[in-house]
Amino acid sequence: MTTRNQQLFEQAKTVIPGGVNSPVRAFGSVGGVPRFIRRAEGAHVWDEDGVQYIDYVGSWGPAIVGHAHPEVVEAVRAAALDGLSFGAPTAAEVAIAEEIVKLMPSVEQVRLVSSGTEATMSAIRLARGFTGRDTIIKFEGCYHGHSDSLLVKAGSGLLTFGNPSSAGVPADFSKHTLVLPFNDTAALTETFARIGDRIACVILEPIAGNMNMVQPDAEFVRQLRALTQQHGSVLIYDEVMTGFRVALGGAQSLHGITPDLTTMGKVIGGGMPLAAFGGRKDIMACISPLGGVYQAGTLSGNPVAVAAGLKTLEIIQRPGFYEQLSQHTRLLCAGLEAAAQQAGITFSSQSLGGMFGLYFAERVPASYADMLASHTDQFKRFFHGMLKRQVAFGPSAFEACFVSAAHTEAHIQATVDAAATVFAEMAQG
Ligand code: KE4
Repeated sequence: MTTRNQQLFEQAKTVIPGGVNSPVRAFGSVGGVPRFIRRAEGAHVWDEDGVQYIDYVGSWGPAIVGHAHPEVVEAVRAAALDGLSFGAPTAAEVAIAEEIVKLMPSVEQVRLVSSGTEATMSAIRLARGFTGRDTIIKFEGCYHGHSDSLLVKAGSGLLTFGNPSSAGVPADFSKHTLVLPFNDTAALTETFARIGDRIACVILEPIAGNMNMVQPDAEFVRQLRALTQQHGSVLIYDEVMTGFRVALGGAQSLHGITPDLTTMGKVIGGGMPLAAFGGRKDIMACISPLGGVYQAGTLSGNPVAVAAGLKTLEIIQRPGFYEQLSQHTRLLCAGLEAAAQQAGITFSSQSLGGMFGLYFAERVPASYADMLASHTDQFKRFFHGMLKRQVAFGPSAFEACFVSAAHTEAHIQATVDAAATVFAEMAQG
């Protein structure tokens, strides 16, 4: 019997490359038929076959207050009734910029854009314009969106410049990007010793979420801040995923690090297309129309998206929001670990705020290499076993997952109960 999801997937593939508008949605790394989501509310999504799932994808981070939160939907409705887009400044953009500046002390000024890719691409150009340097550093396993400078994988040797990780990126472009091992303080120190005065910026996922969740050592981020300071390189914390997700003040508030620029997205739009980059005033002064670094956008600061973002930022500041979110996420991870242990399955997990990582490995990973060594085949079995039991995780072993304020202890218990049966099945081989 062909399901509606299968029908839609076949239909989609005739008019959309791979049938999806973003590759990870195609279930390529887990196999099977992607679920076409008809609607979402609270902690749940429903697919086109009418099947309800407890959702831990959360649109890859934006849905922190829960899907279709009535107050967010009302704010969007009200804004839409006043028009969808003006191409002119609005009071709401000032309000959300002031809110971001208040919540992220390192951000003295901020520019709104429409996606995380735009935010990181603009921040890189800004850092190059501010320093007059071309070379940038990113880390293996970190993803910062799909702009050319950042679709680069590690070169053959530690200190060789990057090679394109995507077709269509000219080698002349990627040669300015150096890719270092994540969390490798020695490699970082050695690189700055050799070419520190040529480095425009270093961009970091301060808690990686795109190789699954991987946390850096405190020493690594401390040294990164010291070296960038010492060599006049711009430190960019890419908090598109971690911003307002791991804590109200993002990863930088947990690290006690003040980056020069921060990129944000996901949560600040509450599910609508809104992202941002911001930081030191002297650097932001280089952005057009003030300075020579050009950056623009028809829908930047879109009033409907800003309305969703403002309401979301208001909700996450309510008393106890992060305490409960963190507590529920910890409860989920503890429950899954106990269930895996009960079944004799090698499993570990970690969480910060509403972000968590699940691993079929003895210990949580400290690097990309650790992640590559984990049992991704086990993840596939777990993923499909849980999907069959109406629990949806991200369709890739290399993605972090998310709990929302709408997830209750009942949802967590139901998830753990389902996992117990899946782990038991897996243990039988
Ligand atoms: P977008 O262009 O997708 O809005 O943001 C790019 C981006 C930048 N920086 C970080 C740290 C990110 O996690 C992302 C996007 N994250 C992925 C999820 N792993 C988006 C999901 C997708 O590509 O469909």
